[in-house]
Amino acid sequence: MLIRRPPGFALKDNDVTPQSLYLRRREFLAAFVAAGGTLALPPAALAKSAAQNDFAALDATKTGYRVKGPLTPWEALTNYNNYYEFGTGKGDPARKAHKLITKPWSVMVEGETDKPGTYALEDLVDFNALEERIYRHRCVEAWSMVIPWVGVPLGPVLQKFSPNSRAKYVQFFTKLSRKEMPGTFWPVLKWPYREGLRMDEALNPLAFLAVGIYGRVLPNQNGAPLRLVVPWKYGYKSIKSIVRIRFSETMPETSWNMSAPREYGFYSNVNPLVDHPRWSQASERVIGSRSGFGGALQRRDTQMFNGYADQVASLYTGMDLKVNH
Ligand SMILES: Nc1nc2c(c(=O)[nH]1)N[C@H]1C(S)=C(S)[C@@H](COP(=O)(O)O)O[C@H]1N2
Ligand SMILES: [Mo]
Repeated sequence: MLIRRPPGFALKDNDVTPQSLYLRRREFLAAFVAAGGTLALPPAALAKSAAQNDFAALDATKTGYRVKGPLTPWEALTNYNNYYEFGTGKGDPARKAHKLITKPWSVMVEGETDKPGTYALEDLVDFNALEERIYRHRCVEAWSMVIPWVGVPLGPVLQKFSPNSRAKYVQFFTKLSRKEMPGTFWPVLKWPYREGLRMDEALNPLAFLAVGIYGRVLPNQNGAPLRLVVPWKYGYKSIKSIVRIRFSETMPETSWNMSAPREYGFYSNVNPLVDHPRWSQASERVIGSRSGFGGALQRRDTQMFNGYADQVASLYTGMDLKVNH
């Protein structure tokens, strides 16, 4: 697969045209032409708008990893975020994450592996083998989005590092820079942000490493340049801006579990039958679904394993999902 231009990890905010503006411009042009209008735009301007994607055209229908239904609009995906290193408000990451330096980027690999070391992003992710997957993303705060991710499956990336027979778990760490991440001044979570998976979960074909959304390089607020996507688990397992991967024999620490163990377990599988101690998990608000100005967000019933039960339920046979929440 071809990349039209090198991944622009250092793109400035104002270099990026939101996908929906781009789409709306095309709609506008089509409607204008259909109505008999003459295009006043020079051809060069049109060519430029058609080349907004950072990656060669990808199509989620090819892999079959594709949730049906409308995608969450670009504006919602990039302006309603959780990335506590930039503040706890949903709008903080979009306002502040431009400070994050994402190029060059390397990832340290350590622990129970035969190939420990520091690897460049390009050595981890084969940018010529990217695919698109449309997954539902379910936050523990009872909202969800549908996101067209660009990236590679996690399993083969981990296997490149030859985890040894003692590697039962894998842990991930986010970059920590007090200078770039103003939210880390406050100890709201255990920094650096860390998350973990059991190895068999990590090797499940659904687990994904994303480098983009909507055919574009990941915006910083969405976890540039490399973030995990674990669609059957609550959103917080999908750790952003990964700089370290550690294989271990024992269950690793996770930031949310360390800060509130009663509320956040290690597994964090989406489960409508197990409520968060302070609210129900039976349903969720659909982000970006507001109908008209001042309209309410649509609600939908939350599904077991976020709708991925067929692919992952067997990982948990014999386990009490209330105890192992
Ligand atoms: N490093 C880091 N990763 C993180 C978080 C965070 O605060 N810091 N928030 C998590 C939570 S709670 C959610 S719901 C998702 C949100 O991803 P999004 O902003 O791309 O929708 O990122 C997860 N990954
Ligand atoms: Mo979340």
